[in-house]
Amino acid sequence: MSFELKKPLFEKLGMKYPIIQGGMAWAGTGHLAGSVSEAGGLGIIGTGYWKADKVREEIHRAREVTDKPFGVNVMLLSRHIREVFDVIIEEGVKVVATGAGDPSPFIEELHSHDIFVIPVIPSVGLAKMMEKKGVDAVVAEGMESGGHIGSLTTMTLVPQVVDAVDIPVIAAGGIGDGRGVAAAFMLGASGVQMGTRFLASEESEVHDNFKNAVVKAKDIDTLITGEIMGNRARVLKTKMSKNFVKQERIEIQKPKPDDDAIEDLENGSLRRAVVDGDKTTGAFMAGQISGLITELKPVADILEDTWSQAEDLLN
Ligand code: TUI
Repeated sequence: MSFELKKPLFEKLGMKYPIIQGGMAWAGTGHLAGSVSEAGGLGIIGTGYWKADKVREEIHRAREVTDKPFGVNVMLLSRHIREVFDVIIEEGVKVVATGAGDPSPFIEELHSHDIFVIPVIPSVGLAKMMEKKGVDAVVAEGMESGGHIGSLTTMTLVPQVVDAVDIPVIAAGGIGDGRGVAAAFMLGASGVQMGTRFLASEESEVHDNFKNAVVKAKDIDTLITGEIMGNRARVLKTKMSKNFVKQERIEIQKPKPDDDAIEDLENGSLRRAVVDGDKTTGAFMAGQISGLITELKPVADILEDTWSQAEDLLN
């Protein structure tokens, strides 16, 4: 399918650029998402392990900065997703993105409320299954991304997904400027999603320690936690994340922690990075493209600079 045929989804959402802001847990606040939509992209609130009240508050914060549509990402490992979907429907949110699982049980219900459903998928099999279930597009996310990741790279995943489905494919993972966008279009994507680039924006509300860590990071400054315990996630290298990986190897024989402990560990460590900037115990989730990002910019400049560079290259 050509880009022209896929454009209607972005047009219906009032987007000026085919660029989505990844729905990062804690970091994808209403203010950031609203700002990205207002500037012509599609902002996405990342709800992570949040409960209903917090999600509602952030939806309201997005509406303080924009009248345009924005999305809400539902992180399917969370035990609070039913109440989060209820808020999304009540609040009239136009787009639901999902991550870290299979959203099949919710697709029909969301469509009955005229909500676009755009799952993030890490494999061809899941992309095909999502197409069969009638989703509106998929985000094919490579393991260059920050946060919870699959095992394929963007370069290998995107063209295989593009060949396997007829719905629009949005590329994610390792994209931080117009060169990445142009490359993604060459692989057959009809849009891109960027997370890390928007972490280091003026409108991002993550702690300055987090923004500075992204700006200072070099190419090899991320690592993957959870290779052994499960829930693989890419984070910036810190004393804590390096130690975590070491501990995982030592603790491999121990029983898996219960759901409360997992939520505490994952949600807590991410909150400590984003809200407190705690370099000792925080999990600074960010992608491999951190090394390319050397300055904080307003989201409007990120969108415009990225797209104009991509257009020049594509033309
Ligand atoms: O979801 C993300 N990124 C995230 S979620 C998150 S919160 C968290 N924190 C610590 C550990 C775990 C989670 C932080 N970052 N990206 C989208 C994504 N989805 N990446 C991979 C997947 C995925 C994986 C398996 C999607 C579907 C899937 O399906 C398996 C199945 O069949 O259920």
